[in-house]
Amino acid sequence: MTKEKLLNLNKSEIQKQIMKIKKEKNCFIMAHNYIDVEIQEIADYVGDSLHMALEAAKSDADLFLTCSIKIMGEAVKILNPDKKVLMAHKDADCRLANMKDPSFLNKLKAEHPEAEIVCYVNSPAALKAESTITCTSANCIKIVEAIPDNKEIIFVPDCNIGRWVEYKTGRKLILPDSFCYVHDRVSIEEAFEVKKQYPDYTLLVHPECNLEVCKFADVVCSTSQMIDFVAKNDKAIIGTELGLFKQLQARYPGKNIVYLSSEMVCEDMKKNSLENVLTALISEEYEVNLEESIIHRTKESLDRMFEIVR
Ligand code: CIZ
Ligand code: SF4
Repeated sequence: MTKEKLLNLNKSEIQKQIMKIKKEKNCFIMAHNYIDVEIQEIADYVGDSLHMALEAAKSDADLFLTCSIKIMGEAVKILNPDKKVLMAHKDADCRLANMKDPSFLNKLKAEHPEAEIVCYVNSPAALKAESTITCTSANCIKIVEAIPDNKEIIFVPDCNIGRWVEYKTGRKLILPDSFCYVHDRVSIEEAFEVKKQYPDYTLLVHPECNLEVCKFADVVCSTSQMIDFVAKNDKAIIGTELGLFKQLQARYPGKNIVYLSSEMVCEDMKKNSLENVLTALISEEYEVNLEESIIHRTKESLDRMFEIVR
């Protein structure tokens, strides 16, 4: 069947074709928590960025296809440097990660040469490579707490997570002014209104939301922690990208869950479609390639995180 004919198929036929070609090519498909459920259905693993990379490392597949954004494909490549890692879409990327050119860090480093540089995982490899330790939304507080009190800390690239960490740890961090437009756009008024409508629901928000919203929430946590919460509890308001809410609705149809805001949609995550996945699988286009020195330095920053938390 030609590529054009394949793309004229309906949703379940495309899914079947993906499953067939995936098997023939011994390909491991990863989908991020924010990706559409119809793509998650054909994935071998669905999760957050760090866990996609760690799961890929456990697989003996010949080919790896990442359905998310470029920086997460880079994370998969960093932990799997000898493997062929593809992206489903050629230019889906993270606006937070690209809000500033990684060179902004040089200025901060020059001003604070002794500082520890903590880099949130949602960042380009070029920025992670310049950091001394990586963190995720689940472990950012633990990582900062593990740094001696007398050390200055530069925290990049998300200032909202940085402010949340400052609030929780009492440490002063040196922060840039970049943020995630999807999470930052939720206002305290909106959060207040939703909580008023669902007073007995637990409001879970991602730390990429602004500090006022984080302080107001019942729980501030990562996407994986939100999934764990809903697995064990009922009645939750999901304060992160809408794809996670849809995943939870599909997984737990009997649970009472609502979303915090219908505006929490990441345009880049949504560039991924079943058609892109099928095309990428057939053509093996959009391979992730990184310089060896970037992989090496980024791995060191990740390893320091793994020494503190796994
Ligand atoms: O690290 C990730 O995958 C993101 C974007 C968020 C989270 O909390 O899992
Ligand atoms: Fe980046 Fe925000 Fe989209 Fe996540 S939701 S990928 S942080 S722009």
